[in-house]
Amino acid sequence: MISQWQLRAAFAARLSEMYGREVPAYNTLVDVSREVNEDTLRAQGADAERLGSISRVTAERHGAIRVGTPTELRHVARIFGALGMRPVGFYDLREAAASAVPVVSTAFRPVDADELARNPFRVFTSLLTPADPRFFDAELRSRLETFLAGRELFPPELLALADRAETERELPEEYAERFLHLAVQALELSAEPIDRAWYEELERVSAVAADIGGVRSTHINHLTPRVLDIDELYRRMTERGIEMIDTIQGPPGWKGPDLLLRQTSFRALAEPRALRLADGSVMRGALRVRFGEVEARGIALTPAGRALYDRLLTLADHEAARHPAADRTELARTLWAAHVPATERELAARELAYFTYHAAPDRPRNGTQPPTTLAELERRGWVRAEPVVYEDFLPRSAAGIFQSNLSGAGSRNTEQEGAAYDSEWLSGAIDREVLDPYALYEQQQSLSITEVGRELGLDLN
Ligand code: OOG
Ligand code: NI
Repeated sequence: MISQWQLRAAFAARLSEMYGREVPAYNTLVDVSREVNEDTLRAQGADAERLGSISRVTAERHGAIRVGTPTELRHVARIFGALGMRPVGFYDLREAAASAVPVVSTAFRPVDADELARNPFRVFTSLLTPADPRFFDAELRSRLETFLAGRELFPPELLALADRAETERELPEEYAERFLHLAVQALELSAEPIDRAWYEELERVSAVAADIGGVRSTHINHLTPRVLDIDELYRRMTERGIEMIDTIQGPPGWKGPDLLLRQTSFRALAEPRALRLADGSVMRGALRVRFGEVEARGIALTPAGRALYDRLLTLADHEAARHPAADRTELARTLWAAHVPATERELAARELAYFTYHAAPDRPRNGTQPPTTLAELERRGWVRAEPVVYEDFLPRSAAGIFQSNLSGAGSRNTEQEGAAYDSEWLSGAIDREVLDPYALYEQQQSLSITEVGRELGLDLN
């Protein structure tokens, strides 16, 4: 029998193999990431593994896919459900000021700490929003919805196997093999010719709309390795002559602990695609859709920590606007140094970040009474705090990442009110609860505190 986590790990590995065949530059990114991780481990020793073992980090990937209808998203949820991945978080990319994209998104990922440790594979999954009149007028919306209703992204056999794996939490080997084969195949780039006029019509609204609704299949858009030192990776990729987007998204590199998520990417590469013209003939064309992204993960922030992060982002924007000649990253770094605690202990004390707590194996056992607060227990060596890794995404960075394949800005009718899509709507549409990431982190932290309290005979919650 193949268990869910084994299916998940195998799926991630096969997807990686397939994507490397389709987009060879991805292999370069994976190679450079591995080199940087090995060098970081050599230089920092055990500290390098504070946010995940080197084996987890080396295997760690996130993918991104994009679909067109709630039904398609429901199918995606069943396939990832088979792999023990649940929808977490709601991201509205339609709102990002400079780079609005007509999608709303969630991320499918494992939620339990032990499942994450086994294999943390996650997929950022976006759903097109044809009902948003800022992007689509009624006539285009109707043609788009008709087009989407007429395609099938995932064969019934794949969905049936997925349901079985989700219910039984495992699959017999030969079924597992078939499931993995069909699941990877569903995300390969299709060779079917693309209706050029239709694709270009959607492209005028948004390149992402065309990538989703202009073709009769879906595909993995990018697959992202995790790196321990993203500044170093950026330097090495640039040295190899690979043109990266001009910044690393997310928090600036700084002297304190890694927080949240930092990401960067190289621009989409031209890939050969067959295009069908109005007269029915087929020509060889090229589209720039898929790119390479890499990320560094840090500690998960509490709502207060996240509010501080968002405030500093806004402040950095203001500062950058006032000093156009200044380096925005430097401005951000200065702001961070002034406002963000630079040690894990202080982040915990100010409840800005999440930690799990564990009774120290070498705590006093000579009958001494332990202190009664978590902070004192930690300070005096009775308890160790371990940072909780941020397992999710950042909407502003995501909007920036989408730009990696947008050559034009598209068009948007700002006179119109946007259509309402939110987390609840998404839960209803896919018939599964979209989980709140903060609740998951909070629960992990508080369970560990209860457990420590039990071991030390204290009431800490
Ligand atoms: C998804 C962009 C978001 C990330 O890492 O923030 C994303 C997409 O391009 O489909 O993957
Ligand atoms: Ni990504």
